[in-house]
Amino acid sequence: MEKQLEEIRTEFEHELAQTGSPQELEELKVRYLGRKGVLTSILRQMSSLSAEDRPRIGALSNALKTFIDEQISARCKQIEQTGEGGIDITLPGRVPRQGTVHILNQVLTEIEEIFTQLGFAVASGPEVEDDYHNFEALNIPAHHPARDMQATFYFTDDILLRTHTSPVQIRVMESKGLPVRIIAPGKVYRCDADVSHSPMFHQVEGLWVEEGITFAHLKGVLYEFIHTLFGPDLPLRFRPSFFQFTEPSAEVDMGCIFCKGEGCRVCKQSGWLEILGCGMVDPAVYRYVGIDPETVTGFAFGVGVERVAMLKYGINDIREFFENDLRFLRQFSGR
Ligand code: 2NM
Repeated sequence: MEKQLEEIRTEFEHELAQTGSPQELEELKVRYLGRKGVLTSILRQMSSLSAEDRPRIGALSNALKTFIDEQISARCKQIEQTGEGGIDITLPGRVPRQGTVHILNQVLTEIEEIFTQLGFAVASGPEVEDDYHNFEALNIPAHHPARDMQATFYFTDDILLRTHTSPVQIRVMESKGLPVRIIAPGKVYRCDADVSHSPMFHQVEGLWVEEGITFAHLKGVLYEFIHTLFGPDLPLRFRPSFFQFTEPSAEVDMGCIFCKGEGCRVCKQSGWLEILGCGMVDPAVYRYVGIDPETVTGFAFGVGVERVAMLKYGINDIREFFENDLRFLRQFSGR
């Protein structure tokens, strides 16, 4: 049996020298030390030995086992260090790719910077709202079409996902007092989905309420905003419109940036692109939040962040923003 052990050792050393990869080493280890391995079957025969031979052969077998184990570990390290195992250790490492700021957040930041420069503070509030702050206080009475189930996601009769960020402005007027000069950016939700509508999208609404604020202030702020975003020479036009919470109300168009007003597919041959809605805050809204409508005036506006980003970057499907296809997102990495 001693001779057998000696043969195993010689054979092992021979085979070890021929291994060239971690896989081959693993196979060798299994062949010698595994459950059905060469050395294991020897150890099983121990019971057939005489009482005087057993301790000596046992010690030799264990020593051989330790030897094989250590030799395999040493060879493994050697293969790794010299790169014999088909690994080119001079190759550069794998560099993880850095992420980018999402294009919507880039545009949102740009919008926030324009308004903070103009003295607006940034306000936020809950996305899960109650009927009072989302509708009632904005002069939208029960049974008004804007409360229609198809547009609003309801949890209960009273609790819903905000459909605009105006409830933030209601909350600020309720709690902070005058004057108010804020923007409220954030997620809003409407049950609507196609190339230009997403059930979740982003809005920035603005509100300036103070003694002496006129429609001229509204125009000045919005000209500054749109000209900073899209270029200083762009023509704007204010079209009369209607909102429950403003009077008078207007929608703002800017000259089409794709055809320079000539008429194209994007502007539907009109030469104009609608960019936002605005107006002078309706006195009814002031009464809901406990402000005396005889003492102040103010204006408000709302703009869609996706719409701004789509116009600015020529994106024609709103769903691109939310699919997280890196080929889309990386185009706006600035790198
Ligand atoms: C718009 C258009 C016009 C608006 C009004 C208010 C509030 F709370 F002051 F009454 N917040 N936002 C408003 C006005 C929003 O979005 C197209």
